[in-house]
Amino acid sequence: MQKQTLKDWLKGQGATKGVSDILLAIAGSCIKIAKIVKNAPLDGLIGASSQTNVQGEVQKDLDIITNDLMVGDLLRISSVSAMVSEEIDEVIQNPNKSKNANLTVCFDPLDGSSNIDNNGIIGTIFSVLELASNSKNITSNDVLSASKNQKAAGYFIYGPACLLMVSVGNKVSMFSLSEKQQRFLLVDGDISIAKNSNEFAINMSYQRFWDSAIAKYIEQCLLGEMGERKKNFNMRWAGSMVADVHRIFMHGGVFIYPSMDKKGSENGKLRFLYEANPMAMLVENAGGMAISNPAPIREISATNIHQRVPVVLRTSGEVEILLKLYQNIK
Ligand code: AHM
Ligand code: MG
Repeated sequence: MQKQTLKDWLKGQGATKGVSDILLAIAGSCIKIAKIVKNAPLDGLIGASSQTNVQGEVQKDLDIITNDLMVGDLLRISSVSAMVSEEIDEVIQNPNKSKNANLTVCFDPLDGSSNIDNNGIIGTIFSVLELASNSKNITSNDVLSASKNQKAAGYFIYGPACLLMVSVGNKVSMFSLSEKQQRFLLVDGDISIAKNSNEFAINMSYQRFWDSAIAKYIEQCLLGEMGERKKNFNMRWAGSMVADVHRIFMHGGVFIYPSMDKKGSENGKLRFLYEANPMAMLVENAGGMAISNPAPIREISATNIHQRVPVVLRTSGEVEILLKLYQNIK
């Protein structure tokens, strides 16, 4: 049977034309990015560039190329009023927007870019926000105050298969890129996260910087059958959010990038607008939980477009264990 295309799926979901145009444009960009990533070693594109981004991180060649590609493609979409990219300091205005354009796209064009050199999994994360106004110049505050009005969110994974996980409302759907047709076809229209799981994902090398709630939580996972949880746990850390969070969608579990007692990492590492917020929408729409110290991520009122926030994305079962630990240290 013919599998559903992203375009037909968007129609079935009742997505507005503005949102559909944006998602199809992003999918088009990501088909090109998948090709660029595949050919990167032969094209000499796996190294660092000489530039740094607003967060002081050294940008890879691919960070810059993929950013320019996405910005260029989205500037052609008239429903895009403005954009926020991990790689650009300021809000990007769209001179080609229509009079009524009120959507902002926030994205990390190439997440997990430390994995580029070792041929590890990388991805693209995006969020579409509806602005309260359609004014000519969109400010950081306009974008930040729209963060609770997320109309769509998703991520692409450039792995053995190129996948798209996306939500424009209640459900999360998974698409795979057909090499033959060069378009995304639906694999599963209703992804739900397992309630319980025996897997956790955290960068253990930062253990000495964690707060006592996270430290106790992980200690209990490591104690396995001998601890309070009375079951053994497995651990995974790809160092690429799309890869680590995708495992939760497939098998359940918990992904943690916590705040740390370390200069520059007081709010963890992951950025709110284009990493935590879209992932939170996807995880919650698939029945999981998305929290940040320990309030829901969706309730965060950020004050900077590149603001970092602590992130816990998890299976919904046994949530009281982590919440109780947080309450105890308050
Ligand atoms: P990036 O957007 O610069 O690639 O950074 C975000 C990535 C996430 O994909 C991943 O979860 C995290 O950095 C890993 O960080 P660390 O190397 O500290 O474990
Ligand atoms: Mg990145």
